[in-house]
Amino acid sequence: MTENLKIAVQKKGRLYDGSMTLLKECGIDVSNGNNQLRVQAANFPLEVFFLRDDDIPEYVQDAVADIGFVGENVIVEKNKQVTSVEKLGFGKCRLSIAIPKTGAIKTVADLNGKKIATSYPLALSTYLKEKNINATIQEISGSVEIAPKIGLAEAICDLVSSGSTLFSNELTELETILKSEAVLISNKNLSAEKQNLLDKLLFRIKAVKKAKNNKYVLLNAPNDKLDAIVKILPGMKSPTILPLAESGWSSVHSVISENDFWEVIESLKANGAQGILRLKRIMMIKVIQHPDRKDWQEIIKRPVFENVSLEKAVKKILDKVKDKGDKAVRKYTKDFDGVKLKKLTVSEKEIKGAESLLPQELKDAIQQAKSNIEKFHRSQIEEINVVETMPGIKCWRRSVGIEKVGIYIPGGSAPLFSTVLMLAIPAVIAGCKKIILCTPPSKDGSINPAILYAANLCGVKKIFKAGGVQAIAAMAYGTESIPKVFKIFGPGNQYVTAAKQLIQKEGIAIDMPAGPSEVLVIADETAVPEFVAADLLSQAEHGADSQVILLTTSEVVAEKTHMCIKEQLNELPRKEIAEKALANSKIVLLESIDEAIDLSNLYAPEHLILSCSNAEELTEKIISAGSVFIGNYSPESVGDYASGTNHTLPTNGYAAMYSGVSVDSFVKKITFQQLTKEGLTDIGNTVMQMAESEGLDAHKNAVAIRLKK
Ligand code: PRT
Ligand code: ZN
Repeated sequence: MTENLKIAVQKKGRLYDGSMTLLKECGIDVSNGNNQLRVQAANFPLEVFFLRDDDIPEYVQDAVADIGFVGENVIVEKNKQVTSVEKLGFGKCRLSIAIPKTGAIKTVADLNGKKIATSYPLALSTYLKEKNINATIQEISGSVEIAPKIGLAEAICDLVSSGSTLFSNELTELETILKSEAVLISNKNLSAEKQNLLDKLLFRIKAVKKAKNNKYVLLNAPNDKLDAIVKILPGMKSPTILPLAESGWSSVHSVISENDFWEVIESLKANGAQGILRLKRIMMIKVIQHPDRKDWQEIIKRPVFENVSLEKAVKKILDKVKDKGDKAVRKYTKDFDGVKLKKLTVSEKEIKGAESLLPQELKDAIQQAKSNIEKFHRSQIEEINVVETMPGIKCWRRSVGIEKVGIYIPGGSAPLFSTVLMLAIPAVIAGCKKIILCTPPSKDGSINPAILYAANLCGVKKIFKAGGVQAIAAMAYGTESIPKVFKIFGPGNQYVTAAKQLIQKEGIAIDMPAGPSEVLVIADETAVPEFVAADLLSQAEHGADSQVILLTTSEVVAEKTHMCIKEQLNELPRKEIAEKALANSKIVLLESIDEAIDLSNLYAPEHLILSCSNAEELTEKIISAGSVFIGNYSPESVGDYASGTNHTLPTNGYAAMYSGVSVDSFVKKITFQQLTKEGLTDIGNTVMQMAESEGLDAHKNAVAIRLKK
């Protein structure tokens, strides 16, 4: 069992919201709806203790809590043995000495011999000692600011943030003795395991902080002042400069830290910059800045899907179809697809009719895609190569199409007729004798005409109206109308995937383990953000569980891509799906393209896009990926549909050990050998030696008996 990291945060008060928001921004869910004093985080081994802020340093010192969020002012005042790990950027205030606006005290030296009211006696006495001032400290626990009015003290020492409390009490700040913000503190003797958890949390906190501090800046500049303006913009390696329609002007895009921005704005204006826009970065995608290699495992994690409960339901359907055949398929089609079918088989007439239902443009497109896919897959046919390993010993290998294969094409939100091409074409080229196709009918009992057209074009004539688990079951076991096959191909939802996994245990082959679709883009500063955004969205629209990842060395590309995503997203009909997918997705800033390649190889993406100046050279370094798209003009969509490569690719990290679908997936490779008598004589001794040593005398004899003749 993993240990929990225990964190103390303020129960209620000024630091509560900031603390909870920070945890949330770090992706840690802590719901404290019932005002509980101890809450377990849902998705991080973290237990949250809600305490009075004054008590937090002591709890952490005594290891009741391992870490805490607390104001620096409290740490100083309580003087406990804890480590300050990281400033958190909220709860900012200062501890100041304040005096009545009108009165005898004008300078710090005037405090000699006076009485100062405070709830921070330790911090104040330390300060007074340092300054050699002899004043009396009057400790009070609240409403310090009224002390001068009621004659309790001549000055106060209290926390100030906006200053309005002082103002309304006719007080004014004389001296700041301490600046404070919320910090992360930790116990001094954390176990290695807890230290490790703290490092993970800290990694997230730093990423959140950095992302907040950066601002996206747009400005217009006259071309003759560009050099000067670009020099002024701090922090960024290279601002992006785009020409404007108005001649002589350019637009400059840059990302700079908030603090820097305010310092340079004046000199930018002085140099002729106009229309300066400072945009807040609202992040839709998680941005991870320069992660440590040891944190990469966390980055490459795919969302995990629970399918234990699913398996039982799926198994039931499989068994019913195995038992009852067509009757069960019809029943489930009625239940799940909402249509009562007389016949499961698609008729000749329906197939022919599909052609007239499609616009000519679409038919032309399908034909061109088919032609390219065919060309590329034909090149995968291996010639028979007879090898003479020794004189008189010939060996060769021949690919033979798997006799019976089944193709599953899902219905649902998108009719994937492109998948028909991607599976039927290699099956035909491989020489599979029987190719059947199952796809769910719509409510009126029809099949999408594009699916029928594509199947017919490829030469697939046996098409059945069956979807989901019942279709997989029918192809695995055979029914009265649907023949049993040896291998099943095709994508599907979690139920279809679970069904394929279960029938695999019964000796039916499947194409590959399937998971949600993914793309990873590696981009340097030469990448075009509009293109990158479009590629990421083209993946995101596949499904809410899709994953998209951008690895880049350029902060500008990261920022602008993010902006373009927001713009382009609004135009998409599948916006909601894409938005959900983006929530699982990441932009990662890295030091070098080599580092990006290493991370990509570790992730093993289904699709990899290289938007880098030396993209072609980089391909040498790719070890794990399903399909690679090189340069700014090779979008993934082209490979999805029409360039020629197959779009059925390994997901979920399987690209580390699996290939995508190809003609190879539809064949078995049979080896042959033929020896002459001389060949056998030459190798005989070797075989007999080995057989005897393994104690397999009959093996030895099969050679010996021939050599005696
Ligand atoms: O101890 P407990 O949890 O019960 O509450 P608390 O009253 O000690 O804490 P709380 O919630 O007031 O403050 C918690 C922490 O917030 C402090 O320890 C600081 O680190 C931080 N913080 C930041 C502040 C302020 N800003 C602040 N302005 N804490 C208190 N104030 C008070 C100040 O004491 C004064 O009364 O706000 C008033 C002044 O505010 P302005 O904006 O008018 O200047
Ligand atoms: Zn796609």
